[in-house]
Amino acid sequence: MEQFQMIRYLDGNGNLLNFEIPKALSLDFIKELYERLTLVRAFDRKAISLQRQGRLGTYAPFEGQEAAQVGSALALQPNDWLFPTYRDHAASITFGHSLKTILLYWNGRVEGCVPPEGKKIFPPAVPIATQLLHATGAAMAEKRKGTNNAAIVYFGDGATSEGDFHEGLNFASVFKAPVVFFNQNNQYAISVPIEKQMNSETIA
Ligand SMILES: Cc1ncc(C[n+]2csc(CCOP(=O)(O)OP(=O)(O)O)c2C)c(N)n1
Repeated sequence: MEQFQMIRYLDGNGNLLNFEIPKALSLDFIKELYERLTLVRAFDRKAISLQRQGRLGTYAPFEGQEAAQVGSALALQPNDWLFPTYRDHAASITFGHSLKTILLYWNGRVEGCVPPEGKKIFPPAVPIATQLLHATGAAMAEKRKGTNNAAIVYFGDGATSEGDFHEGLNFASVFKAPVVFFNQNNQYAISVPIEKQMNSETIA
C-alpha cells in the first residue's frame, strides 16, 4: 500500500523548507490567505478565553487546523454547500459566516445556525458523522437538478468509525454525487488516540 507522508513547508522555527511558491499564487492572494488564517486563529483564541470566563456555553477549538479549513473553503464556488462539524468554524467563516453568528451558536442561540442570505452552510453537526449523509444527499439533489454545484463535508478521524461515514461514502460513490469528503485527522477522537480507534494504516 502506498504510504502517505506528512507535508511540511516550515520548520519548527518558522523557516521556509525547500518550497517554491507556485506561480499560480499571486502575492496578493498569499496575503489574503495569511490574513484569513490570522483572523480565524485570533477568533479561536478569543472564543476559548470567553468560554473559560463563562461567557460562552462551550467551545470546540480548531487551532492547528486553520489552513486545511481556510484553504478548502476558499476553493468552493459561491453556490456550493458546506457541511461543518462543531470544530470547523474557520471553514464556515471563510465561506461567509460572521464571527458573531459563531458566538451566538455557542451561546445556544438559534440565530447561530442561520447562514447569510443565499449561503448554503449547514449548522455544525454535533452527532458524529451524520453530516456525511446530509452532504451526500445535497450533492445528489444538485446532480438530479443538473447544476454544477458541489458539496464539501468536514469530519474528524473519529467519524470514520461510524456507520454513517460508510453509508455516506457508498451512496456518493454509487450515485456519483459531487461531494468532497474532507477528513481532518488530528490523531484523536476527542481523547481516544487513533491507534486505539482503528486498524487502518491511513484514513485515505
Ligand atoms: C453519534 C455520536 N456518538 C458519540 C458522540 C460523542 N462524541 C463527541 S466528539 C467524539 C469524537 C469525535 O472524534 P473526531 O471525529 O476525530 O473529531 P474531533 O476529535 O476533531 O472532535 C465523540 C465520540 C457524538 N457526539 N455523536
